Amino acid sequence: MPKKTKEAFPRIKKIAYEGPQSRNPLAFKYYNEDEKIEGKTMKDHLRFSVVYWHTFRNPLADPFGVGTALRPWDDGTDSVKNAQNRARVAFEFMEKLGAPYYAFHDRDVAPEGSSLAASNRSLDAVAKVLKEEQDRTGIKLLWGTACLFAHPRYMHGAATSCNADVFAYAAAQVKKAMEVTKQLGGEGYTFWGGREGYSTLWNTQLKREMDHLGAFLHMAVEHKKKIGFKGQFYIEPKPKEPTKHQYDSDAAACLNFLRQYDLMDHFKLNLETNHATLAGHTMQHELEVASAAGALGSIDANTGDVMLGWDTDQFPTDIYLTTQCMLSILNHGGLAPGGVNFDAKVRRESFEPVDLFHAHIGGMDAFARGLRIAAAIRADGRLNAFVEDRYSSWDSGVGAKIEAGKSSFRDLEKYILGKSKIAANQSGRQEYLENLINEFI
Ligand code: XLS
Ligand code: NI
Ligand code: NI
Repeated sequence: MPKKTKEAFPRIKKIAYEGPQSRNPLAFKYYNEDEKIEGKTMKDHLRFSVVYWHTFRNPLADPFGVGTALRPWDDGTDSVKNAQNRARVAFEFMEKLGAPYYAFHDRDVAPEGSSLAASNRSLDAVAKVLKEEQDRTGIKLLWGTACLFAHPRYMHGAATSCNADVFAYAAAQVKKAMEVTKQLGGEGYTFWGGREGYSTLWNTQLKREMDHLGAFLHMAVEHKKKIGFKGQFYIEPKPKEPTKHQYDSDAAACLNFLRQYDLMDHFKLNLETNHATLAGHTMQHELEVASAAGALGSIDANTGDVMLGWDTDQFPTDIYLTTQCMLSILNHGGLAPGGVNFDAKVRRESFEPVDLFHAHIGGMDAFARGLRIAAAIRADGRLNAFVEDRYSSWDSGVGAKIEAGKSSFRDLEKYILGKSKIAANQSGRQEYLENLINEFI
């Protein structure tokens, strides 16, 4: 196995926690991995994960210009050797950063060959290096996935392609990606729709495509059992881009799909912030919808730009956002075996290797702050007490009876007719609560 010849980030030492007073840009101000919050270390709460595709494969091109990224360790070829060297660089980066997890698509880590068999061989060759580096560093695979959208064969989708051979190819590719994920001890496997959707309904049999997606996921469940893979399956909602409409458009649509195709027991959701906003929702909304269904699995932590209508995949820096995320996550009881996966890329203008550190340090600190603030809000108790009190009419009397399923329209008519006036409403106190949250930010 070729060894990495020299350090890729020679001037960067292991990123340390220096506290909020530090002015060192290459230090954590809030993320102190061993510090305990609500009885658990920050590391175990946040389960940070670096994404291979953006951090190590994104050349930072846009529709108007070529890539700008300087990646001196990369020889610019599509060789397996280059891919293996890049894998070692990725682990040097993650080790210096102190991220406990990473995530990848099959085609990010290893080049696509001229046939499926050749692609599988190159994946195996790079997976060997990944395994070695995992063992060397203790860094683990949060989830694996297959790229079913970049190659031209997937132009009409993968599991929802009009071309049955493409469905078969995608199945074979996912089979291999799941097996490699299992070999690497992956804690999960994600299905993001890629091109599972349509660009126009004039050429689309919508029901047939959705039935095919259901069948595809059932085959994945079956194969998971067959190989004894114990990781969590995730579906990642996204409403559009690259297609005009993606079938997994938001948390509610995914849950509906999973219920319709009898897959609820096998999947949780991997929610991405920028996908939530593209769907016209907040991330908090998506987290609460998934949590209510017992299906909150993991998050792709990024953010969009309020002025732009596409998936800009920026690193999260907004403390309100991370506070909302961490409050929902703590209330849910945590993310494990999921994590906070930085599906985010540096801007095209941030082309130097050190920018990868700034970006991740910023995202980790933003989430660490969100965690600290959310825990403080929970410890203070006023927010929760207010909300509990707001619903107190359901804790006894008529409310408790309705919740217990012991009421009917007839009973409720009798109850209301027997009252001279109904209980008065109370203020929702939105502004008071917004001020309360600001006390902690
Ligand atoms: C794209 C998705 C993708 C998934 C993994 O928008 O976020 O990166 O997370 O396939
Ligand atoms: Ni994502
Ligand atoms: Ni995205």
